[in-house]
Amino acid sequence: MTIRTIATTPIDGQEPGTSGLRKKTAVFSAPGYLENYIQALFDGIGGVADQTLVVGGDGRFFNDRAIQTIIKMAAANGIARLIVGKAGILSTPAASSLIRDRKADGGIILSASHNPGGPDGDFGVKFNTANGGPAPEKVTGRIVAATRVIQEYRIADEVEIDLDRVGEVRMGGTAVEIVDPVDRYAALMETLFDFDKIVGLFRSGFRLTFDAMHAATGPYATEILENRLGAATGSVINGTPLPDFGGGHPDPNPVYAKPLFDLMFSADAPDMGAASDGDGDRNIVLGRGLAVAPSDSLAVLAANAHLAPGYKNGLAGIARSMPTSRAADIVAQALGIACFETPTGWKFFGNLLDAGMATICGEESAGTGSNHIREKDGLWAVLLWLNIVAERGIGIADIVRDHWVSHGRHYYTRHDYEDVDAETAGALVAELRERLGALAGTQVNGLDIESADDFAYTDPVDGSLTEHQGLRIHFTGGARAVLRLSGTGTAGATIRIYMELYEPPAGDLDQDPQMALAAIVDAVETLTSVRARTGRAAPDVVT
Ligand code: VG1
Ligand code: CO
Repeated sequence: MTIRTIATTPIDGQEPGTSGLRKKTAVFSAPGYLENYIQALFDGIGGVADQTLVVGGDGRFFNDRAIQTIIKMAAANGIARLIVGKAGILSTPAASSLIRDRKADGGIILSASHNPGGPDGDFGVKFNTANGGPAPEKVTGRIVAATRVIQEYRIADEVEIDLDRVGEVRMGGTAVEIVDPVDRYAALMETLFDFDKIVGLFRSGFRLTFDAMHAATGPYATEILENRLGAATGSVINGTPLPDFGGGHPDPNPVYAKPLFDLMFSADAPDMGAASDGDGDRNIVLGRGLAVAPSDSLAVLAANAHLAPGYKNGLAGIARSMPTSRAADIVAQALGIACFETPTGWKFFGNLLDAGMATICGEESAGTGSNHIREKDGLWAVLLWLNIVAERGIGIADIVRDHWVSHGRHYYTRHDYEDVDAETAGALVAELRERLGALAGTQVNGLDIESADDFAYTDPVDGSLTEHQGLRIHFTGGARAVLRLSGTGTAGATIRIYMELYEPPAGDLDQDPQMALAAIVDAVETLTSVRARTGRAAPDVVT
C-alpha cells in the first residue's frame, strides 16, 4: 500500500454544532475540506492506529465518495478495522448499535440528518465514541483544536472498494468489513418489544403508514414492519434511500412531511402514521386526526414503557432537553423517578445513560430513544408506540387524550425563523440576554414574568459546565418561552422560539395549541420584535 502525505493548511470554521460538522455539500466536497477534517478528527482522538471504527452515512449525495476517502485515510493512518454499512449506508441508530455490539472504538457518521441533501443541499460528519453516542464537547474540542494546527493529511493510493459486496477485504494492514446492518438492528428490536403481540395487532386489521422520506430508515422499516411484523405491503412509503431524498427535505414535521399529515387528517386515514428523518433518528407519530407533539410522545412513552418487555422493570429516570415541554417531568414525578433537563443535542444524554441514571430520553424536535443505544431512534419509538397500542387495545389519539386527562396537558409550539441574517439573529439574542436580569417582576402584554435566565447545565456525572444554552422566560402560572439559535443550519441563522403552557387535568384539554399559546406568542413578539426585525410576517416552520 502506497501512502501519500499531502501538505495542507487549516480551514476556518471546521467546528461541529449541535450534531457534528454540517456545511453545504459544495463546501464539504471541495478539494481538501473533508480530508482536513477527517485527519484532524483522527489526530484529535489521539490517532487511530490499531483501532476499530464503524463508518456509514444516511446515503445523501457525496456519501459514497466521502466514504471511499475516509477508508483510504483510515488505512493510511494505520487503523486495524473498519466496519462499513452496505452501500455506505447506516442509519444513525444502527451505527450506534453497531459500535456498541462490535465494541468498536467509535464511529464516523456521515449525515446532515434532517437538512436537505443533493449538490445544493447539506452534508455533515459526526464522530461517535465507544459508548455509541455523539462525542461529548471535550472530545469535539480536541478535534477542533487539531483542525487549527493541521499541516498534512495521509491517504492511501488505492482503488475504491465495492461497498455493495458484503464481506471482508483488505487495504494494506486494514480489514474493511462491509456489513448489512438491517438484521442486527431488527434482532435488537426483537429483544425490546413483543413482536408477537404487534403481529396480532396487524392481523386484527390495524393500518399503518410509515413515511421513510426516501432516507436511511427505509430498509429497516420494510424489514421490521412489513416482513417481520406483518404490516400490509405498502405500509412503508418512500422506502428507498435516495441521494437527494427524492427532492424532499427529510424532516418529519408538518411542513416537510405534509402528505403524511394530510393523510392522517383525511377521512381515509389509517390507524397510525409515522415518519423518520434523513438519518433515521427522529420520529413523528400521528393518530387519526391527531399529530402527537414530540414532547407529549416522550411523556406517553415513559408512562407506558413498562408495557413493553424491554422496560417491564420500569425506568431508572427520564431525561429531556431543556426546550422540551415539562410533560415528562410530571410523569417522572408520578413514577417517583428523576427527570433530568439537559441542553439541546443527544450528546448530553450519554453520561446519564452510561451511568444508569436515565432510561428514556427525548427532545421536542421529534427525537426519542432509550438506553438500548446512545442515539435517538426513530423506528424504536414507532415500535414502542405499536407495542403500547397492542397492549392497551385503544388507538393513538385515545392514548394521548387519556394521558392528558390523568396528567394534564402541556400545550406546546415551536416557531422557527429560518435563514435569518446571522448578525440580525445574533444581535436579537444578545440584546434579550442583556435584559434578562431586569425582566423578573415585570409585565409584558399583561403577563407577569416570574424569572428569566440563560440556561447553563452542569453534567451530574462528570461535572462539566455548558453555558448559554437558551434564554428562558418563566411566566407566573407555569407558562414559559425559550429562545435559542439552531446549531445545525448551514446558511444564515435559524431562530427557534419554544413556548408552552400547562393546563391541569380539570381544564380545557381540547384547544388548538396555537390559540392556547397566542398570548405567549404575542408576549415574545413584544419582548423581541422577532417578526419586525427579521422582516417576516410569520415563522417559516411551526411545530
Ligand atoms: C436540532 C434539534 C435538536 C437535535 C438536533 C440534531 O438542533 O433542535 O433537538 O438534537 O437538531 O438532530 P438545533 O441546534 O438545530 O436546534 V438530527 O436528527 O438533525 O441529528
Ligand atoms: Co436526524
